Amino acid sequence: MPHSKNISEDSFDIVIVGAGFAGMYMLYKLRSMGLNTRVYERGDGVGGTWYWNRYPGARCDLESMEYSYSFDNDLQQEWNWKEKYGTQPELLKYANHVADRFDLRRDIEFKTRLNSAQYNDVTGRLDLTTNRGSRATAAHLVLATGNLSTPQPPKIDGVADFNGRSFHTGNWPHVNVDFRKRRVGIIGTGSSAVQAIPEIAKQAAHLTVFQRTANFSIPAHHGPLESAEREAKKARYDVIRASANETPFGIAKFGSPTQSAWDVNGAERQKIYEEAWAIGGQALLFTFTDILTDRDANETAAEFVRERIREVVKDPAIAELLCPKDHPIGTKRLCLDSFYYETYNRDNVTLIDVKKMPISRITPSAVVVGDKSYEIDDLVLATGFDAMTGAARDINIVGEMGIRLSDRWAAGPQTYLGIMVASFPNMYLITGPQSPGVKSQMILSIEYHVEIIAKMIDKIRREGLRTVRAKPEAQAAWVEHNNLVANKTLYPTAASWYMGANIPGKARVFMPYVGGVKEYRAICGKVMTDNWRGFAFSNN
Ligand code: N01
Repeated sequence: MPHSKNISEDSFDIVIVGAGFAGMYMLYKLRSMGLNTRVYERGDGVGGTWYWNRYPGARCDLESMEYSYSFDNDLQQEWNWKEKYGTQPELLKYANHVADRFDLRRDIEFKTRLNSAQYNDVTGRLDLTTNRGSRATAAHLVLATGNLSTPQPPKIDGVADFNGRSFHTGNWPHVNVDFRKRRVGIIGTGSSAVQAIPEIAKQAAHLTVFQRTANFSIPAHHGPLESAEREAKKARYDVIRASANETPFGIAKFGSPTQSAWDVNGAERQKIYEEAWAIGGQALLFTFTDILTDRDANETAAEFVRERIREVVKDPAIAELLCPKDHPIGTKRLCLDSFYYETYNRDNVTLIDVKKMPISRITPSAVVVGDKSYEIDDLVLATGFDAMTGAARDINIVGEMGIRLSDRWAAGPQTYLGIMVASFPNMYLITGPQSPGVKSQMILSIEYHVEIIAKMIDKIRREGLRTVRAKPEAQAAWVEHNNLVANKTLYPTAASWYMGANIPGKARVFMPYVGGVKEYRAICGKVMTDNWRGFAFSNN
């Protein structure tokens, strides 16, 4: 099949939705197979998450030497990460570098949103329409739409009527936002807010934080990546990448813990937590085997963190408000910060508890809680995303026999391996629900899915087939397995976005696969060697 550069062509082998890290690698891979591939990207640049989330302080919470592509050794050898955890500008620069290096842009249609995708039972192709009024057909459709890409403004009366400047962290302006001399209000205290709050507080005349749920946050201990360390890691890159695949969450430095929290006495436990705290980041969750399965074990780690909060925050009442008590540590995404708790010692920062007394409304100039009005100039909404299913459900996707994806997933997503959905032939998800995706080093999981999808498409081409489908019984068994695995952990006990709990009316179902990257790869490997068990390849 000849490769096309013609933007007006409307018949593709494959259409990919999204030009973040998933879409870019999928494009690279399929193009290297000689396939006529088009990417639709709603932004006007590549980078996905790192294109949209430009709020002050935005950074990755995984170390960049790992959170980066591994598929091309020259790429990973030539790129020099400057800091331990990549900043948003550095990550966006990296995404642009990859796009340039592999000449990806010529197959990406920017400012283009896929409106609908309908499987055509007669042609066996997908009929597509976009927001630009264009139509296309494709033999295959890959949703590289991201798990945290549908920003969710809060459902609070008056939010649309606020008269000052209003920003959502997940859709931040592309210009520098100056908060000097401004009274700023921020709603939310998840990962985005925890990163933004210390930076905004440094600038603003006053920052008021509206907190509904306190979150656990661990110091990141950011810093420059010294060239000696960087080069040493580069020299062992193959070992680092390979060992990441053998870990629970695809992070080489965090292997499976080997002992229970109860195998050691209180003093030893404390010492182990202190060491993990000094490492920073997610280390605390990898201290003991039962941190995420045994409530009492979890509580020892949770209390350790609360003690650190009480040490840092000078006002005991504020410290207590900041101590999370309503969910086990790690069951909501652990936040990573730089001087988050210290920020509450500043005179220009106020913390307002909106749990007991929710925000009643937003007026053109204030956030109202009970009978108290907090006058602000700028409103920052750090209120999260319609996670994991929002982006796919925003597209009108219709499968075989008129089945709509949004109906199919009304009671929660169902997939086979997080890669395909029964009744939706030739449509693939990258890091979809019921795969380790969001519970892993994302780029590692992206690369694995891209490679599996490429193999499926290659098989169809080589064998002169037309379609691949996920078998409904394989999907049902996989969903059940996911639920069994999740229910052995504490994850489902938290009202998290993993559970869909942050979206009013969304089905409460635990969505990621938490059996671990190593286990997931073993399962997928077996599926493939077992003649693609659970998938049906056919001529119709
Ligand atoms: O969103 P969130 P996020 N009134 O959903 C609050 C990734 N990420 O953008 O918990 C008052 O976590 C809500 O309160 P509650 C990472 O995976 C990674 O911060 O629902 N408050 C919560 O505090 C992360 O987990 C990085 O009670 C309201 C907040 O808004 C994911 O993205 C950086 C409200 C939303 O928190 C999402 O993080 C940033 C209301 N009506 C993000 N509605 C890194 O890599 C919502 N809230 C470091």
